[in-house]
Amino acid sequence: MPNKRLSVVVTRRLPDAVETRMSELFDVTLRQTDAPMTREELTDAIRRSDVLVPTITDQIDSSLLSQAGDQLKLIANFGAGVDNIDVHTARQRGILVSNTPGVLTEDTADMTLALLLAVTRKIPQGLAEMQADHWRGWSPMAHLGSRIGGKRLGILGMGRIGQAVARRAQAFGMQVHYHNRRRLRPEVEEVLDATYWESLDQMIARMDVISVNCPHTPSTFHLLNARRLKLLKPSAVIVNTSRGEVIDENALTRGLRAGEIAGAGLDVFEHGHSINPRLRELPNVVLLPHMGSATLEGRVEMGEKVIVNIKTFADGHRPPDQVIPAML
Ligand code: 8YV
Repeated sequence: MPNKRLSVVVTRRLPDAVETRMSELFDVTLRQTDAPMTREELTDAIRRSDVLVPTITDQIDSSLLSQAGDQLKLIANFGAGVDNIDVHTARQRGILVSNTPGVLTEDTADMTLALLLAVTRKIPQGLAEMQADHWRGWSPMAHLGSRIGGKRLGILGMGRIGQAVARRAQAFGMQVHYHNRRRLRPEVEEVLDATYWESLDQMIARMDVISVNCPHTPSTFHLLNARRLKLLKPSAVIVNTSRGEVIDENALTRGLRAGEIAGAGLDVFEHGHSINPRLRELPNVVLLPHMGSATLEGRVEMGEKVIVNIKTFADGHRPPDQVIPAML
């Protein structure tokens, strides 16, 4: 469709630079408020747009897709994870799906280490003490955390982000272990000095820290279920910057409360922003509002990727970041 400007609907506010560029290139409808679209607004959007740009806060499921207009040909997700989109149904309806991989890798890996240090070095407790003006001076036994250097880190999901976590963990002196659907090539394993575990159960039982870095798919849902969480050493810490659905959140909460798991750093939750309230009460848990990739640079680069995907499609080619259902 070279001569017609594509009609693009963006479901959330994006950085100015991204919105401006989109307005120059496309017949774009931008979001005026920083709130997710209602179901009605989303339905209206997919009925009238050629391209939809959703985010994780939009559920693009089969019932919504069944209402798409014939002109909807591309869902250019603003995000790397596509578990908010029914990619199989989209494909059956001839709608392509693209995402934004790569540009949020380093930021998310940074946040993984930040959460790990926050939990193990009790940073929130220190901050709370300072803010409450409760600090009465240094004491040799105050705020003792545990060292991450020398500890065993088990990375669950060794894709781009998992490997970026491994590089950082190496720099902190941790021993890197991983479980993945596929073993890495020997030369990559060697650079990361990473030990592969075919058995997730065996890896879990031996780690000091588990970092969840795999996507949420039907096969990773509750990968860390109640049975597996019981395998953890009581001194172990879990960090999750991927998707909450990979962990059984209630079982994790029970384990933390019972002292069977030493701590957790969680940026994502099983049910979006409705969090098990007991998690909030636990001193050994650091909670963040899904901000792993939240840097201005990252958001702009995500927007640029979305634009390249739409433009390439408009020029009659496959978007470079097309998501193929078989990849999931
Ligand atoms: C994004 C993410 O901020 O890209 C992802 O998969 O989890 C986040 O870091 C969010 O998904 C944007 O839609």
